[in-house]
Amino acid sequence: MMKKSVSLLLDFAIILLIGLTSSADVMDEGEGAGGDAVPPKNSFPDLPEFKEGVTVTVLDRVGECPRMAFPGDWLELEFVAKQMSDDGETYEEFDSSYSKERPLFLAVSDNEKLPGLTEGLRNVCVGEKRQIIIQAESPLMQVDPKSAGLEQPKTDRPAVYEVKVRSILDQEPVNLFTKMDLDNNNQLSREEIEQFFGEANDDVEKLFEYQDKDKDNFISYNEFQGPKFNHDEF
Ligand SMILES: [Ca+2]
Ligand SMILES: [Ca+2]
Repeated sequence: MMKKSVSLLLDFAIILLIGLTSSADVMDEGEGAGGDAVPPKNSFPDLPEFKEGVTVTVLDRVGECPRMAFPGDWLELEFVAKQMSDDGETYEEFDSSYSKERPLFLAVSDNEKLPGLTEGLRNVCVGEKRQIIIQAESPLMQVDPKSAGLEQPKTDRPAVYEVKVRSILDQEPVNLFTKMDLDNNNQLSREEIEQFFGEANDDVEKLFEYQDKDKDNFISYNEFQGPKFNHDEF
């Protein structure tokens, strides 16, 4: 009786051992068969082939790709744009989200605002930083004159954009500030706010009382406390 129990235990131990060995074999096979071919989940996608006149270098990628941009999405961007100065020796900044003190919002499929920039941001991920060079006289260098938030670079020399994706949104962001700032100078005047409300009223004065912190008679982007999609101060 005692002997039989020991033998049963041994059988059980052998079954356990075989079981463990075979499951380990399965795992090894899995790794061997597809480990190299299948990229880990959420890794960064390969850069696509970009149109002529646009050169892209990835400057920074933090961790994995949590979210890639798709047509229909909107990008919230920080950027600095530079061009070689007339003396041909130094790069000069001609546009940036920091000088404007607000992020740039760009629709992924927007080929009007600055086509070269839209092109250079294809398949970009949240947190990614890219350098996008648009070659001189490329048709992709033309900024739509009606578009807010971007200055036209000189077209006789390459334009270098360093862009960081702060967030990717699945719809157009509600940005009341941009809607109210009719002349795109990053300051809300009394006239602009009155035009938005439709008429002059006491609320306009209240708004200035509370939000025009430095009392210069304009409400800047940072002072503005309405919806503007800004996670951090610029
Ligand atoms: Ca304004
Ligand atoms: Ca102010």
